[in-house]
Amino acid sequence: MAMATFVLLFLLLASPAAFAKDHVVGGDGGWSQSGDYTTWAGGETFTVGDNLVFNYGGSHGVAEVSKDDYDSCNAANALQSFSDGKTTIKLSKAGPMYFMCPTFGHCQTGMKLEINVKSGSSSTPAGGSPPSSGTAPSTPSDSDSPPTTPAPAGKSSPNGAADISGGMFGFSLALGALLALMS
Ligand SMILES: [Cu+2]
Repeated sequence: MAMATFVLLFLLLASPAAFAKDHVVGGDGGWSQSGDYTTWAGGETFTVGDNLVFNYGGSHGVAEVSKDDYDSCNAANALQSFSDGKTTIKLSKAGPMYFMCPTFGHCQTGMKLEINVKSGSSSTPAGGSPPSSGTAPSTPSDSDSPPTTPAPAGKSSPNGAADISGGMFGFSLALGALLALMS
């Protein structure tokens, strides 16, 4: 029973990584000249770790390009390009990504895709954690104070002896003065 609970807890804790999603570009319509990829991308949430899946026919391809080349439909400087009909691209970092079909004329008719990849949901709470970690240094300072407490105890006895002898000296002075006044 305890083992089953442990396994269940482990699965719950591990599950965020298991949520990596495959985004099939264009849905059932795939990657073609009839798709509206601006609208499609607007309905998706892309997160680091997800996959982008392009399904397309032999007359098409996939090229990842810069924003400038995306805007001008230029595939000549493609960062990476594919033409195997089924291309899976892992979204490995946050930020915008730009894709287009390198076949002449296809990008101009709308066969292009811009997405914005968001960092994992786990990293958002992590951004709020630095304030709590700032309180951690105060704990070591608490452990510094106990050693100082025994130290005065060891030094107090010599000081106490000096105080007593000083007191005796003062007392004898006062007694001498009193005796002098009486005589
Ligand atoms: Cu095409």
